[in-house]
Amino acid sequence: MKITKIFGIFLSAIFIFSAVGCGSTATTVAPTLVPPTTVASLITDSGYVIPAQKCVPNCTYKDMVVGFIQTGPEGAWRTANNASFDEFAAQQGITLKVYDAQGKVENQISAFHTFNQDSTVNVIILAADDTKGFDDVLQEAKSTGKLVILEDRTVDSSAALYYTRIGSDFVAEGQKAAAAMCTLLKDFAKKNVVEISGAVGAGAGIDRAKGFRQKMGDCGITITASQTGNWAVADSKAVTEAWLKDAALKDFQGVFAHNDEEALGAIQAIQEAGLKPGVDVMVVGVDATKDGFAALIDATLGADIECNPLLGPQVLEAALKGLNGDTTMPSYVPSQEGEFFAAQGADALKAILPTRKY
Ligand code: GYE
Repeated sequence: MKITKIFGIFLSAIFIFSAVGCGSTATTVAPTLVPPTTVASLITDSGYVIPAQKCVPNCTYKDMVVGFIQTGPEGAWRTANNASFDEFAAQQGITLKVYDAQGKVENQISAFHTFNQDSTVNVIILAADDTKGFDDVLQEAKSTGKLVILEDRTVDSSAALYYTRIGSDFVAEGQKAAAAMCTLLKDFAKKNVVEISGAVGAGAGIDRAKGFRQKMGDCGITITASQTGNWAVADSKAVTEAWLKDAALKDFQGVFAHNDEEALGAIQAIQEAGLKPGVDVMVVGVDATKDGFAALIDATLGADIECNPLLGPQVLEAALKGLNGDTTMPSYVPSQEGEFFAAQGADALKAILPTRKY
């Protein structure tokens, strides 16, 4: 067809559109000429612009290629968290590219950039080792069309930079831990508590510490020392041993440990110092893993605040909704969690144990 003819048709088209513009009575429906990628309707309540995928609106798990940026090895909780993703991805035929950051946020940021530049990846899932440092790569994900979801951990970046966060309310966990410690220390004249905090910079630790301090005043608890145990038994045992040897710090009646491994480390140190955990010193942990339950059953651990690691299915289901442009996803989906006490009794706790998946 000769160029001129095309030009002629193009001209008449412009005429039709401008006609509609000037309020003429022509009945033809004016097609919208807006490019499809940023149609306004693909924006969530938090202002996140959902990147449009070629497969939309019929994307399936088989279309999903996930770059999963994990924290690194930490303990039973993290192992269960990883498995919940691996299992669901295998079941659904999802391509899961897992990056283990070995606990280093700088590794996570460079992996994020790599996934942003990987044209096969359409979803990026982040369990952040630190709340800071992700603004640039989150912005880059917007320009490279990657759907971003935060699992478990929080970041300080704007919620408009990710589709949703799915994970625990760590502040609430800290508040529950303080309430539990108040119950355990109710007959103690003094309520000095030492805190074994999570890895420095991790949102889980920062918010648990915040929540505990918000509620500890309810029964007059004083935090007399605080140090990271790096989510680990050995580090936490060493920290507690040092406190027990320190004349100025050894007078404490409670230990608030940010996870079960840290609580178990403190319990070992207390026992080796000739004291009775659960009698002389009350210990509160977080996670409620199998090892935490074992310590509740022998009453060396006084209370354990549940933190659910089995987030894989929920997160990947949310990712599929995001690929299909679902704007109704809230920016935060909190996990439903409880708490457990040694006071429930060994039999009752043993009856619960078989139902625990981690
Ligand atoms: O409590 C701890 C893990 O982010 C909730 O990280 C998670 C925490 C969990 O190492 O055991």
